[in-house]
Amino acid sequence: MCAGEVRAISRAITAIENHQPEAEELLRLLFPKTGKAYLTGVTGAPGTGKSTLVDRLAAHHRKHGEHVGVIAVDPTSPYSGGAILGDRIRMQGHAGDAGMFIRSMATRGFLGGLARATAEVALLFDAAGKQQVLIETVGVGQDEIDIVRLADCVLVVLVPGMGDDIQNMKAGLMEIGDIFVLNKADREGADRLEQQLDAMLSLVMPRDGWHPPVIRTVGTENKGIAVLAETIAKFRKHFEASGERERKHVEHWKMRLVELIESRLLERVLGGPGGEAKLAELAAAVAARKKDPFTAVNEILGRSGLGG
Ligand SMILES: Nc1nc2c(ncn2[C@@H]2O[C@H](COP(=O)(O)OP(=O)(O)O)[C@@H](O)[C@H]2O)c(=O)[nH]1
Ligand SMILES: [Mg+2]
Repeated sequence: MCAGEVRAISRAITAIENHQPEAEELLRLLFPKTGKAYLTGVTGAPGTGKSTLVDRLAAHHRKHGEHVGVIAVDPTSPYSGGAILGDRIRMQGHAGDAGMFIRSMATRGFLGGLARATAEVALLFDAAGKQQVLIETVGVGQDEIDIVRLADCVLVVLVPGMGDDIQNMKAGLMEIGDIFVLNKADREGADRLEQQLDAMLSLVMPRDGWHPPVIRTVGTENKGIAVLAETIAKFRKHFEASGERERKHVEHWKMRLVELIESRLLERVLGGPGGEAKLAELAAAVAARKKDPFTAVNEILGRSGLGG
């Protein structure tokens, strides 16, 4: 793993995805070797060009001698092909490059949450010497917001033509963006979108002295990628210099520890044999008003010795 061996990384990720007990032991052993990778989250609506940008950013980092790990989280079922296959094909330009590792993760049933699995894969990449970790998620749900909150720097990708939707844009997305990427700047309406974005961002309070900038890119033509990478580096420096980084990391681990406690408890309560069946049975009883939800929860907790 630490030598960055591709097969070892693959196997470790599979262990995490399948929630194998060895995964935790592995992460425990690897943890002291982590803390060096820089995590960039890339989020935005489907089709805005996130995969294209991640691909170009990855190539940029590789050109500068940095090792890259990519995690593509996509809500599309792996069986439907679609986006995941598309990502794989597009990123095939890097095939055979040992300094680059790409993994698509499905959003299907991760006990303990997708955000946790993503965070653990990011830790693996970190231990495997990937200085840059890029995480692509579709900015639709809470799950995805949780994922990008793991990142050191969050890019929110927007494209012209969605200008009128910008008012309806999730406030959450607006708040988590450290850098706004105006991709498909080759398209009509780029100026208008930039104006709208600027107007909107002028209302957002700068966080720790950082005003989120808007960077124009044309992913397909590799335009603006160098500026984008420089802006990410600038953001990184800004935080390292201000001492905010420490505080942010403590906040980050607070959230992660809560998540771990949650998933550990969930596993203990529902993970055992018959756990899911018991949950379904009690849910049916509550829905039919045969039982109140508080009694039901006490019953479930009692099963695992956690009842009050
Ligand atoms: N015109 C134009 N098309 C782009 C640009 N960036 C990406 N695309 C295209 O937009 C489509 C969706 O891109 P993709 O990276 O898969 O978007 P994702 O769903 O956000 O990951 C693809 O056909 C890309 O080739 C751009 O800057 N300009
Ligand atoms: Mg994509």
